[in-house]
Amino acid sequence: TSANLADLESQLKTASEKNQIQLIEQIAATGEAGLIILKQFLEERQKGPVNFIDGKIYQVLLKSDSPEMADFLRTAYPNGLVSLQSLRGIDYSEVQELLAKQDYQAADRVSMQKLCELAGAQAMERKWLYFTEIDKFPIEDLQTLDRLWQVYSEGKFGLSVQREIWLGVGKNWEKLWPKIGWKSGNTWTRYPGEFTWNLTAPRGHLPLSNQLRGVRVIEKLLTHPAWG
Ligand code: UYC
Repeated sequence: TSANLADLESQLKTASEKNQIQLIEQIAATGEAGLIILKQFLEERQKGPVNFIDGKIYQVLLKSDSPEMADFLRTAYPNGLVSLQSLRGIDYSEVQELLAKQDYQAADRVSMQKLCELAGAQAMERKWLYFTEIDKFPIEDLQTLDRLWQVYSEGKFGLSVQREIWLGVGKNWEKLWPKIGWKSGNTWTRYPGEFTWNLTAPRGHLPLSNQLRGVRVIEKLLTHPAWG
Protein backbone atom coordinates (compact mmCIF):
# COMPACT_ATOMS: atom_id res chain seq x y z
CA THR A 1 0.00 0.00 0.00
CA SER A 2 1.04 3.63 -0.41
CA ALA A 3 1.20 4.07 3.37
CA ASN A 4 3.77 1.30 3.46
CA LEU A 5 5.72 2.83 0.63
CA ALA A 6 5.85 6.25 2.33
CA ASP A 7 7.09 4.46 5.41
CA LEU A 8 9.86 2.70 3.52
CA GLU A 9 10.81 5.98 1.87
CA SER A 10 11.28 7.76 5.19
CA GLN A 11 13.27 4.82 6.59
CA LEU A 12 15.53 4.93 3.53
CA LYS A 13 16.66 8.46 4.41
CA THR A 14 18.05 7.64 7.84
CA ALA A 15 18.90 3.92 7.74
CA SER A 16 22.42 2.49 7.94
CA GLU A 17 23.97 1.57 4.59
CA LYS A 18 23.33 -2.11 5.24
CA ASN A 19 19.63 -1.45 5.86
CA GLN A 20 19.47 0.97 2.93
CA ILE A 21 20.47 -1.88 0.61
CA GLN A 22 17.51 -3.95 1.90
CA LEU A 23 15.13 -1.00 1.69
CA ILE A 24 16.14 -0.23 -1.89
CA GLU A 25 15.22 -3.79 -2.90
CA GLN A 26 11.91 -3.62 -1.02
CA ILE A 27 10.99 -0.26 -2.53
CA ALA A 28 11.88 -1.41 -6.06
CA ALA A 29 9.69 -4.49 -5.57
CA THR A 30 6.60 -2.29 -5.12
CA GLY A 31 6.68 -1.30 -8.81
CA GLU A 32 6.62 2.00 -10.68
CA ALA A 33 5.82 4.16 -7.61
CA GLY A 34 8.81 2.66 -5.84
CA LEU A 35 11.08 3.26 -8.81
CA ILE A 36 10.12 6.95 -8.84
CA ILE A 37 11.03 7.24 -5.14
CA LEU A 38 14.40 5.63 -5.78
CA LYS A 39 15.03 7.90 -8.77
CA GLN A 40 14.31 10.98 -6.62
CA PHE A 41 16.50 9.68 -3.80
CA LEU A 42 19.37 9.13 -6.22
CA GLU A 43 18.95 12.64 -7.66
CA GLU A 44 19.00 14.19 -4.17
CA ARG A 45 22.28 12.40 -3.39
CA GLN A 46 24.13 13.88 -6.36
CA LYS A 47 26.06 16.37 -4.21
CA GLY A 48 28.11 13.77 -2.34
CA PRO A 49 30.73 11.35 -3.68
CA VAL A 50 29.34 8.31 -5.48
CA ASN A 51 29.17 5.24 -3.27
CA PHE A 52 27.61 1.77 -3.34
CA ILE A 53 24.17 3.03 -2.31
CA ASP A 54 24.08 5.08 -5.52
CA GLY A 55 25.38 2.02 -7.37
CA LYS A 56 22.66 -0.19 -5.93
CA ILE A 57 19.89 2.25 -6.93
CA TYR A 58 21.41 2.61 -10.40
CA GLN A 59 21.40 -1.19 -10.73
CA VAL A 60 17.79 -1.66 -9.62
CA LEU A 61 16.56 1.13 -11.91
CA LEU A 62 18.47 -0.42 -14.80
CA LYS A 63 17.17 -3.90 -14.00
CA SER A 64 13.56 -2.68 -13.76
CA ASP A 65 13.35 -2.64 -17.56
CA SER A 66 11.27 0.53 -17.27
CA PRO A 67 11.88 2.67 -20.41
CA GLU A 68 11.29 5.78 -18.30
CA MET A 69 14.03 4.79 -15.86
CA ALA A 70 16.42 3.78 -18.64
CA ASP A 71 15.80 7.22 -20.14
CA PHE A 72 16.45 8.94 -16.81
CA LEU A 73 19.73 7.06 -16.30
CA ARG A 74 20.93 7.90 -19.81
CA THR A 75 20.13 11.59 -19.37
CA ALA A 76 21.33 12.04 -15.78
CA TYR A 77 24.48 9.91 -16.18
CA PRO A 78 25.46 9.99 -19.87
CA ASN A 79 28.94 8.71 -18.91
CA GLY A 80 27.80 6.41 -16.12
CA LEU A 81 27.70 6.94 -12.36
CA VAL A 82 31.44 6.68 -11.67
CA SER A 83 33.74 9.21 -13.30
CA LEU A 84 36.33 7.22 -15.26
CA GLN A 85 39.67 8.92 -14.54
CA SER A 86 42.66 7.56 -16.41
CA LEU A 87 46.12 9.04 -16.66
CA ARG A 88 46.80 6.90 -19.74
CA GLY A 89 43.64 7.59 -21.70
CA ILE A 90 42.23 4.12 -21.00
CA ASP A 91 38.49 3.78 -21.51
CA TYR A 92 36.91 1.95 -18.57
CA SER A 93 33.32 2.39 -19.76
CA GLU A 94 32.92 -1.27 -20.70
CA VAL A 95 33.84 -2.27 -17.14
CA GLN A 96 31.28 0.22 -15.84
CA GLU A 97 28.53 -1.11 -18.14
CA LEU A 98 29.20 -4.74 -17.22
CA LEU A 99 29.30 -4.04 -13.49
CA ALA A 100 26.15 -1.91 -13.66
CA LYS A 101 24.28 -4.89 -15.06
CA GLN A 102 25.99 -7.21 -12.56
CA ASP A 103 27.79 -9.26 -15.18
CA TYR A 104 30.67 -9.80 -12.76
CA GLN A 105 32.31 -12.54 -14.82
CA ALA A 106 32.66 -10.43 -17.96
CA ALA A 107 33.61 -7.40 -15.84
CA ASP A 108 36.39 -9.45 -14.27
CA ARG A 109 37.74 -10.47 -17.65
CA VAL A 110 37.60 -6.94 -19.06
CA SER A 111 39.20 -5.49 -15.91
CA MET A 112 42.19 -7.78 -16.44
CA GLN A 113 42.31 -6.74 -20.11
CA LYS A 114 42.31 -3.09 -19.04
CA LEU A 115 45.23 -3.68 -16.65
CA CYS A 116 47.11 -5.27 -19.56
CA GLU A 117 46.25 -2.23 -21.68
CA LEU A 118 47.58 -0.04 -18.87
CA ALA A 119 50.82 -2.06 -18.80
CA GLY A 120 51.34 -1.61 -22.55
CA ALA A 121 51.46 -3.40 -25.88
CA GLN A 122 53.55 -6.36 -24.72
CA ALA A 123 51.20 -7.15 -21.84
CA MET A 124 48.19 -6.87 -24.17
CA GLU A 125 49.80 -9.41 -26.46
CA ARG A 126 50.81 -11.67 -23.54
CA LYS A 127 47.37 -11.29 -21.88
CA TRP A 128 48.84 -11.35 -18.38
CA LEU A 129 50.93 -9.02 -16.22
CA TYR A 130 54.54 -9.06 -15.15
CA PHE A 131 54.82 -7.90 -11.54
CA THR A 132 57.41 -5.34 -12.65
CA GLU A 133 54.79 -3.58 -14.78
CA ILE A 134 52.57 -2.74 -11.81
CA ASP A 135 54.83 -0.11 -10.18
CA LYS A 136 54.22 2.11 -13.19
CA PHE A 137 50.42 1.94 -12.94
CA PRO A 138 48.97 5.38 -12.20
CA ILE A 139 47.17 5.75 -8.87
CA GLU A 140 44.17 7.27 -10.68
CA ASP A 141 43.60 4.25 -12.88
CA LEU A 142 43.71 1.70 -10.06
CA GLN A 143 41.43 3.91 -7.97
CA THR A 144 38.96 4.18 -10.86
CA LEU A 145 38.81 0.40 -11.24
CA ASP A 146 38.50 -0.09 -7.49
CA ARG A 147 35.70 2.49 -7.23
CA LEU A 148 33.84 0.78 -10.07
CA TRP A 149 34.05 -2.61 -8.38
CA GLN A 150 33.01 -1.23 -4.99
CA VAL A 151 30.16 0.98 -6.22
CA TYR A 152 28.52 -1.89 -8.10
CA SER A 153 29.05 -4.63 -5.49
CA GLU A 154 27.57 -3.14 -2.30
CA GLY A 155 31.18 -2.46 -1.29
CA LYS A 156 32.12 -6.14 -1.41
CA PHE A 157 34.55 -6.37 -4.32
CA GLY A 158 37.67 -4.48 -5.39
CA LEU A 159 41.44 -4.54 -4.92
CA SER A 160 41.30 -2.22 -1.90
CA VAL A 161 38.81 -4.59 -0.23
CA GLN A 162 41.21 -7.49 -0.89
CA ARG A 163 44.08 -5.41 0.49
CA GLU A 164 42.18 -4.70 3.70
CA ILE A 165 41.44 -8.41 4.21
CA TRP A 166 45.05 -9.32 3.38
CA LEU A 167 46.36 -6.84 5.97
CA GLY A 168 43.82 -8.27 8.42
CA VAL A 169 45.37 -11.74 8.11
CA GLY A 170 48.90 -10.38 8.61
CA LYS A 171 49.72 -10.53 4.87
CA ASN A 172 49.49 -14.32 5.03
CA TRP A 173 48.47 -15.61 1.59
CA GLU A 174 47.46 -19.04 2.87
CA LYS A 175 45.03 -17.36 5.23
CA LEU A 176 43.78 -15.00 2.53
CA TRP A 177 42.85 -17.61 -0.11
CA PRO A 178 40.15 -19.47 1.87
CA LYS A 179 38.79 -16.20 3.28
CA ILE A 180 38.07 -14.82 -0.19
CA GLY A 181 36.96 -18.20 -1.62
CA TRP A 182 40.01 -18.83 -3.83
CA LYS A 183 41.03 -22.06 -2.07
CA SER A 184 39.26 -24.64 0.01
CA GLY A 185 41.51 -26.90 2.08
CA ASN A 186 44.29 -27.86 -0.33
CA THR A 187 42.16 -27.31 -3.41
CA TRP A 188 42.38 -24.20 -5.55
CA THR A 189 39.05 -22.86 -6.80
CA ARG A 190 38.96 -23.60 -10.51
CA TYR A 191 38.56 -20.90 -13.12
CA PRO A 192 35.98 -20.03 -14.27
CA GLY A 193 33.28 -22.47 -13.20
CA GLU A 194 33.98 -22.72 -9.48
CA PHE A 195 34.11 -19.01 -8.75
CA THR A 196 30.99 -17.21 -7.50
CA TRP A 197 29.96 -14.61 -10.04
CA ASN A 198 27.42 -12.79 -7.88
CA LEU A 199 27.05 -11.03 -4.53
CA THR A 200 26.63 -14.27 -2.57
CA ALA A 201 30.43 -14.55 -2.92
CA PRO A 202 32.62 -13.90 0.11
CA ARG A 203 33.85 -10.34 0.58
CA GLY A 204 36.96 -9.75 -1.58
CA HIS A 205 36.19 -12.66 -3.94
CA LEU A 206 36.56 -10.42 -7.04
CA PRO A 207 38.38 -9.27 -9.09
CA LEU A 208 40.43 -12.41 -9.66
CA SER A 209 44.11 -12.62 -10.22
CA ASN A 210 45.58 -15.89 -11.42
CA GLN A 211 48.15 -17.40 -9.01
CA LEU A 212 49.60 -19.78 -11.61
CA ARG A 213 52.80 -17.71 -11.79
CA GLY A 214 52.99 -16.92 -8.09
CA VAL A 215 51.91 -14.15 -5.73
CA ARG A 216 54.12 -11.34 -6.98
CA VAL A 217 51.49 -9.75 -9.22
CA ILE A 218 48.77 -9.65 -6.58
CA GLU A 219 51.32 -8.51 -3.99
CA LYS A 220 52.26 -5.56 -6.21
CA LEU A 221 48.58 -4.76 -6.79
CA LEU A 222 47.72 -4.85 -3.08
CA THR A 223 50.74 -2.75 -2.02
CA HIS A 224 50.36 -0.11 -4.75
CA PRO A 225 50.45 3.54 -3.54
CA ALA A 226 46.86 3.85 -4.83
CA TRP A 227 45.71 2.49 -1.45
CA GLY A 228 47.36 5.24 0.59
N1 UYC B 1 42.67 -19.37 -10.91
O1 UYC B 1 43.07 -21.17 -9.49
N2 UYC B 1 44.51 -20.89 -14.16
C1 UYC B 1 42.97 -18.40 -14.96
C2 UYC B 1 42.39 -18.06 -10.73
C3 UYC B 1 45.95 -20.81 -10.01
C4 UYC B 1 45.24 -21.99 -14.16
C5 UYC B 1 42.40 -17.15 -15.34
C6 UYC B 1 42.34 -17.79 -9.31
C7 UYC B 1 46.29 -22.13 -9.39
C8 UYC B 1 45.46 -22.39 -15.53
C9 UYC B 1 42.05 -16.54 -14.16
C10 UYC B 1 42.60 -18.99 -8.69
C11 UYC B 1 46.23 -22.99 -10.57
C12 UYC B 1 44.83 -21.43 -16.33
C13 UYC B 1 42.37 -17.40 -13.10
C14 UYC B 1 42.81 -19.98 -9.72
C15 UYC B 1 45.87 -22.19 -11.71
C16 UYC B 1 44.25 -20.50 -15.44
C17 UYC B 1 42.21 -16.63 -16.74
C18 UYC B 1 42.67 -19.27 -7.23
C19 UYC B 1 46.47 -24.40 -10.60
C20 UYC B 1 44.76 -21.40 -17.83
C21 UYC B 1 43.15 -15.51 -17.03
C22 UYC B 1 43.94 -18.71 -6.67
C23 UYC B 1 46.71 -25.20 -9.39
C24 UYC B 1 45.52 -20.23 -18.41
C25 UYC B 1 44.58 -15.99 -17.06
C26 UYC B 1 47.02 -20.38 -18.37
C27 UYC B 1 43.52 -19.36 -15.86
C28 UYC B 1 42.17 -17.13 -11.73
C29 UYC B 1 45.73 -22.70 -13.02
C30 UYC B 1 41.40 -15.18 -13.98
C31 UYC B 1 42.02 -16.48 -8.66
C32 UYC B 1 47.63 -22.02 -8.73
C33 UYC B 1 46.20 -23.61 -15.98
N3 UYC B 1 42.92 -18.54 -13.62
N4 UYC B 1 45.72 -20.92 -11.33
O2 UYC B 1 45.36 -15.51 -16.24
O3 UYC B 1 47.70 -19.36 -18.09
O4 UYC B 1 44.89 -16.84 -17.90
O5 UYC B 1 47.51 -21.49 -18.63
O6 UYC B 1 45.87 -19.78 -9.39
